[in-house]
Amino acid sequence: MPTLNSNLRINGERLWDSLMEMAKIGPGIAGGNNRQTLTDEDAEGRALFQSWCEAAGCTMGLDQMGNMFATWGGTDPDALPVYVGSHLDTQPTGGKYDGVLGVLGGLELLRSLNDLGIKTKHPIVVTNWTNEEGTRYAPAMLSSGVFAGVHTQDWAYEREDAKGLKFGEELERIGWRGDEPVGARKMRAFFELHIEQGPILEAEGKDIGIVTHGQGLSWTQVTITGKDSHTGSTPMPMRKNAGLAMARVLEKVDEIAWSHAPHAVGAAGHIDVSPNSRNVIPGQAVFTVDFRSPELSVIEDMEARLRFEAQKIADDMRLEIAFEKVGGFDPVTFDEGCVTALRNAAERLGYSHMDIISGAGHDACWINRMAPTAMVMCPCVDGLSHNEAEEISKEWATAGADVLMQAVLEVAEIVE
Ligand code: HGY
Ligand code: MN
Ligand code: MN
Repeated sequence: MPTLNSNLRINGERLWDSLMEMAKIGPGIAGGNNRQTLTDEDAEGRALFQSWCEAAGCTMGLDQMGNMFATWGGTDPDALPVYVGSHLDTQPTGGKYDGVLGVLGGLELLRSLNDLGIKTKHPIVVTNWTNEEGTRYAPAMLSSGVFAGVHTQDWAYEREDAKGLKFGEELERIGWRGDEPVGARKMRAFFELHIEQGPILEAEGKDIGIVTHGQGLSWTQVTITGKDSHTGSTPMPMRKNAGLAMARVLEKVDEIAWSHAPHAVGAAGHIDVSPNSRNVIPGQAVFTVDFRSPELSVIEDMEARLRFEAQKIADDMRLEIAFEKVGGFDPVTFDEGCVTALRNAAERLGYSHMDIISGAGHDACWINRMAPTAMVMCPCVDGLSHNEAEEISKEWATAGADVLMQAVLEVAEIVE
């Protein structure tokens, strides 16, 4: 019977080919991907993933949030499955690896176990979580959040995109709404392989990041209302310029984040001014402030100071302002046992590794509430992500998937 040793490795060439194949679906305009959730491109990517899973001997489950669960049988069907996975949806100017590496790395794990003729006691399930990115439908990690009981399914179905299209209707339209109730599945453990999306591993010369914690996130949508008026004929003292107020608030956002250096971060990625016409003073500005920190008290301080400072700016400029919390989760501590399994795997395989805190949010952050969970990361070039130029090496992808497979085998228990 094979035992856990450094010879058990995945097929890096096959993993890379699958990543490149998936990247052809929903191509971006600069070499990356635009495969946003619940689009026809998302549906196409899901179909390709399902065909690959079935070819690897899996049966596919689909729940009412469109979460996909490819089950590879264990010798003890009653043993709780070990889950792996991530997300196939991308940012509008996303890279080829964010999320996709974790889903296809999980599939490669099964393909390799088939090649190696290895059987495990616990079944293994590869998951694609719907709408991790939160770009078309806020918040991020929406469907793993419903699975973890953080959001209700009804609330999720009512989320609207910028065109007013509802999540539930779009899921139905693309034909990927399953019948399975969300959150009913029980897991022995959940492991997520993901690119770091930051510069630390590459800078430290490490192949592998063992993720011990995930920083917390807060998304506050701010709406400032002034008055549309002519940019030429409206005297300066009469202007009710929502765009200017937004600029002043965003300056404060930067100041607040820097006040909690070096770990806190803050910015606004979503910014809309209306009517967005060259010769009209913006009567409205809507933007989402994204604050993050490994410490909950810091997040709470940044949220409170945002509201105080932004309210003061609006009052001074005689404008209306409204705040809506549209996303967030507390900092996460991953499961010690799963973290150790990943660290043991990296050691056994001889990969350089270091502990790391995840800067980005991931589905694992919610699933950590449901089962013992941990993440393994690989570096990305210049730490760049959420950019079409996102890049990793085949070696990094292979190392990450090797560590994933060995940690999963430790928990799923090799039986033959
Ligand atoms: O926002 C995040 O951290 C993740 O990429 N959805
Ligand atoms: Mn991701
Ligand atoms: Mn992302």
